[in-house]
Amino acid sequence: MALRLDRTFFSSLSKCYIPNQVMKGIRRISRVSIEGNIAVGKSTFARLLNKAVQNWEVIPEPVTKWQNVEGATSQPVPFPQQTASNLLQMMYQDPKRWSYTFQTFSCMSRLRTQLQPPPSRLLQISDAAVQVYERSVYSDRYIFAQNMFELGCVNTTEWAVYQDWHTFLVEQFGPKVQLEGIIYLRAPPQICMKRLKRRGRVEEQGIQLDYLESLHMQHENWLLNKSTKVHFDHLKNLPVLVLDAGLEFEKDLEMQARFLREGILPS
Ligand code: UDP
Ligand code: D5M
Ligand code: MG
Repeated sequence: MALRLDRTFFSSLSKCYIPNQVMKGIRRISRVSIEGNIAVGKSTFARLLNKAVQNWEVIPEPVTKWQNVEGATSQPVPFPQQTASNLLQMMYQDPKRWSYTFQTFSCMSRLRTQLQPPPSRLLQISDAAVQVYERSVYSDRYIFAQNMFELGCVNTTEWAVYQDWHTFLVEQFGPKVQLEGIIYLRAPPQICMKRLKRRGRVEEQGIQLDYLESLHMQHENWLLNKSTKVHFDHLKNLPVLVLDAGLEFEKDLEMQARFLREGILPS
């Protein structure tokens, strides 16, 4: 995988370590999110990072939670048989009905993830430690929720309500959910479509290329063109490392090694 654009990413990131490492005597761990279109290879890349870089801890996206919403009952009260509902599937089958609900649930689950304390393993590492999230509360808003609104699947009232509580929550939690950097896995939507089919997640089989194209444009506008209006100051100057994930990196050990050497392990 080749590095593209911002080669200063990791040196900018390393500057965060100095003020952050000791905060009221508690060691502070930097946070980075991996962003990118559906099926671009985020989880694959995250697994690679987890294996190769000892001081990076990767936290996967809570997709299984969205596929199994616990406590949803499909039976009337006299038959209190608890089942789980698949909100991911419901959203793809009826986006106008379920997109807003999905946004509330996905954002809350990401918030929980971003607020979880780091594992003790990371606290014991003396080098700068990094927690890496697969997506973030920010892509939830500036990629998905915004896209759903522009596609008409979230109406103007839902969008206003969403933005109100999203801003409130992120501001309330402040530094606890702030990122120090973003890794943007960038690939043409056609390649994402091929990988999506290859992965074969059942809920996603109805996704059309134009949906991936609209998500691609949201990523470009937020992370490359910087034309998306963001509402949190720290996001405005966040370092972004853009990686050409259009290249087949999954099985190419040489490409992986080169990437790790050049990018993840600063000299
Ligand atoms: N994949 C691939 N080549 C690559 C990276 C990923 O064929 O260089 C495949 C991977 O095996 C999976 C699919 O693309 O079947 C989607 O990858 P992943 O789940 O990592 O994508 P995500 O949705 O997490 O970005
Ligand atoms: O993303 C997992 C799946 O979840 C994929 O189908 C996209 C979907 N997803 C993730 N977050 C959102 C939000 N906020 N709204 C709508 N859909 C979402 P993957 O890219 O496969 O890791
Ligand atoms: Mg994934």
